[in-house]
Amino acid sequence: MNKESIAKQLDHAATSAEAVEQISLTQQFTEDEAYEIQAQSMEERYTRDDHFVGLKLGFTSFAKMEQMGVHDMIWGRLTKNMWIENGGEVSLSNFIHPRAEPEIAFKLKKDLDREISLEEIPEFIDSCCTAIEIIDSRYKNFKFSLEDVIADNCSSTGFILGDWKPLPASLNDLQMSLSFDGEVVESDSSNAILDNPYLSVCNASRLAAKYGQLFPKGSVLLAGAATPAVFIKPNSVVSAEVETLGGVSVKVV
Ligand code: OOG
Ligand code: MG
Repeated sequence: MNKESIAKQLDHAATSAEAVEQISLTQQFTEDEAYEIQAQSMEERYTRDDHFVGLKLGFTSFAKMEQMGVHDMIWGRLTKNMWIENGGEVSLSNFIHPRAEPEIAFKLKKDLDREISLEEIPEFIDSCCTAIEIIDSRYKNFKFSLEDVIADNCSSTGFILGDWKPLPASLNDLQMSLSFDGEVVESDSSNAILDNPYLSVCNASRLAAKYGQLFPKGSVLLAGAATPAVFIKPNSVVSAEVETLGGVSVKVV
């Protein structure tokens, strides 16, 4: 398979907001090859005044795995141009079929270059906050295999961060919700994220080290959605709330 041409095709689908056929319908490829395609498609973005600002994990909750019919955790890259200001606006015309998810984000206190344990988190993580992730699969009908979605940078499209808060002793048993125009559309406990959202940090450190992705001081980690993702609509306000961490919102136009 020609990884470079697939990377370019996926990059073009993202910039033009035009969906493409799933790669796995016509070509067989492995998870490692999918991560190579992802890395190459990110190189395309980096040539356009964009740069790496963090990582995201996907499918860290059963709700998400079940919704998308996949069975394993995945990771992708976040870039500066995906970052939308809290309370800011986002235009639907940039996207194919975007969905929103309620998440928890972390900020790195120092470079992470190896797998760390739960006990080491306070040494490496500075703070956390409530976040919204906007995902937009570049594949038709939002349908993909695990390898397809990895190659497509795990549907990463946008993210909004709330105010950074000091790390609490525990991130368990916190109510998390996603609302449209003030009405809750999805909610669950933070336990939905790997039974403990702090485990997302350990898993991200493991995966970044395994794939040789630098994860520098100041960068962000999205821990993965606690609930299924919901399609967003024009002229609405999307907000997320995590008990004790506060809220975050974005206006969709
Ligand atoms: C892949 C991205 C999944 C999450 O938080 O689980 C994800 C997708 O569902 O398109 O971001
Ligand atoms: Mg997500």
